[in-house]
Amino acid sequence: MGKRSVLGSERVNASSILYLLEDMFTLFGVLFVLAVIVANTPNAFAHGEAADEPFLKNMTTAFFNVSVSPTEIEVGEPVKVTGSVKILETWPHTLETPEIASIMPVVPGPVFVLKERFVNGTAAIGSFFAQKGGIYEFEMELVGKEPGNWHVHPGIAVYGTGTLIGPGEWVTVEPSAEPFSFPLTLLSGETIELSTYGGAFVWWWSFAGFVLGVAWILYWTANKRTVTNLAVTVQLPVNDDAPDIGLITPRDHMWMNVIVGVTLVMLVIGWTYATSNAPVRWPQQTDWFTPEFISSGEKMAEAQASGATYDEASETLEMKVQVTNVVESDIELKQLTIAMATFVNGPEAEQAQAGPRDFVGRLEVQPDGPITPGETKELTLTVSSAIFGTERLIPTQAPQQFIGAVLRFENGNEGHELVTVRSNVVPTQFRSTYLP
Ligand SMILES: [Cu+2]
Repeated sequence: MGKRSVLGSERVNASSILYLLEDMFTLFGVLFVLAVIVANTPNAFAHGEAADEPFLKNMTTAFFNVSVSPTEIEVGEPVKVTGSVKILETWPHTLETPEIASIMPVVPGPVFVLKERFVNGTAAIGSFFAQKGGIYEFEMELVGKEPGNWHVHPGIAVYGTGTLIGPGEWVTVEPSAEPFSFPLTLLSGETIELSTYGGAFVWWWSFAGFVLGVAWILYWTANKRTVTNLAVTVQLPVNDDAPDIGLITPRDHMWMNVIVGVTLVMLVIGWTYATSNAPVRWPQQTDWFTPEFISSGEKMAEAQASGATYDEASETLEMKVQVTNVVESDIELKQLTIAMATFVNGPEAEQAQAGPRDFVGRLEVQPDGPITPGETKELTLTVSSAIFGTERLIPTQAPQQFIGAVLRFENGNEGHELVTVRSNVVPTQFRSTYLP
């Protein structure tokens, strides 16, 4: 910064012009660097889930049968998000035990409104009591609010852990001739427009408080020597107002009393208005519930993972699983779910059914085919998928190299069972790691 005189008026001379030029060059330099960074930043598409540690995804939850539809709507039209999430038995011991959770849409900002939400058939206004091993089937109705192309995921927020994200789908919201509206009927029978209700009052009332604050700041910074002439201020004793050099004068005291007075008057007006305008008031309430139990299916298979390898170059996971059929009919392994990704042992049509396309891949089972009653087979499951890399599902740099996965067995008569397995993962290829 330029040299400034301490108490007297600031003198403009050649050297202060030079300092000013220097400041401007610095400013332009910073703006230029910012412009270059902005111009070279690719659009951010993900929701940050790739940044989460792999164990936070694959050991905690598995999402399946997720559907987001329709994917093209106009403002004011609904989108349904349905599917299931299982809180896995392999929940990491380093995280708090899951007890309270909430299922919600994960979207980029308030671009939709959430109109309805059901968990295991019960209307879920807020959170619910959750537990390890629990299966939560959700149904959410969103309504398009802002035009754009939005990535929509279901997510489960677990108390003490954070939000764990399911697979996402792009939804295009076109503008509509009708303005967005979200009417709501209150218990009193009155219908309000929720999207604008009380908005102007909240805005102007907060603004009034803001204006008072700004008046106070400007009063003490724009004109007064308290801040601009710190060199003087620091030399005064702590309790010296120094009215003789114009630091804090009786007039300043008067104006500060006026600001305090106006603040108090605003508070009293606010309390009086709130009490007279809304004589019946309820505290904020929670409406938690225990969702109905959903079974993992009739017992069909005993499955034990006996190790897995992961090849980072080809993004290939190979897992060995020993499976024993414990029912009277043939069973088959149809799906493998890891976190938000589902891999299907079946043709393209079956894969398209399994969830948002970007999060579904093909599962290869060797030897394929039915497992007969009583038979034990050593299966090799192979999945090659870019999802492993983009979503960072497999731990290769972590102290604990485990993955949790859900196997779906089917018996051909609509019966199925979900079996959770845990396997260690050994990388087959090592990349050099340098400083970031
Ligand atoms: Cu996303």
